[in-house]
Amino acid sequence: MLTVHGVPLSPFVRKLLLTLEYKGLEYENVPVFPADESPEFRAISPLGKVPVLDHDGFTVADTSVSCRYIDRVFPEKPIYPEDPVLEARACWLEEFADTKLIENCAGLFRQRFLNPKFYNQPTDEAVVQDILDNGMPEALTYLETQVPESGYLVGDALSIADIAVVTCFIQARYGDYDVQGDEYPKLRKYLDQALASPIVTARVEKETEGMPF
Ligand SMILES: N[C@@H](CCC(=O)N[C@@H](CS)C(=O)NCC(=O)O)C(=O)O
Repeated sequence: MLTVHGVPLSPFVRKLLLTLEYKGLEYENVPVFPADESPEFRAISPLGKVPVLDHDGFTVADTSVSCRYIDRVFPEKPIYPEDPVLEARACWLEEFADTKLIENCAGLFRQRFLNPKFYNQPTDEAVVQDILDNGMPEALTYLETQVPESGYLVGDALSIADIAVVTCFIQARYGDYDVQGDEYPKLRKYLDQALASPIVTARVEKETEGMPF
């Protein structure tokens, strides 16, 4: 049995859930919040981060490790390409999404969504402005050079690169941010297709189910 510990609105939890859903795998979700301090959670997440994947009692923290593990154990519909060059590109874009890109997308989510809607705190407009003026343009300018004219990010099939990048932009939408097509035309076209794909729309529908906003 597969269990994912972590709230579905976390971008990293979403990355793992999209992986499982793409592969058509059944799972249970235990909605643990990030930095949960219970000893049970800390025992399976030494860094206190979500998600943690549990496969028949074997637990793995970190999505780059758990998505790769899933791909090895359930090889149908692979998300890490066989070819070493394509695999390296996919892993690099996964890493870029998990660091530079998510830092900015999650920053907007935190300031414009979590703070006002969950924590009853004001949005720090200076932080938002810095992301909009500096962090996001840096990330998107690079990504624009990596996106193909059409199709998937790497090779001719969906890979972990697509899953990792798309989960970031779903996060950014909660922070009222969308990529402008006049500045980043290839990325905009790519995202229009990726965000409209059935696994992505189904995931977003599920994670927003019952949300009052
Ligand atoms: N590299 C980790 C990152 C996971 C991560 O940063 N999760 C966030 C929630 S989106 C978290 O749990 N943050 C809590 C903390 O850093 O204390 C992964 O890929 O799973």
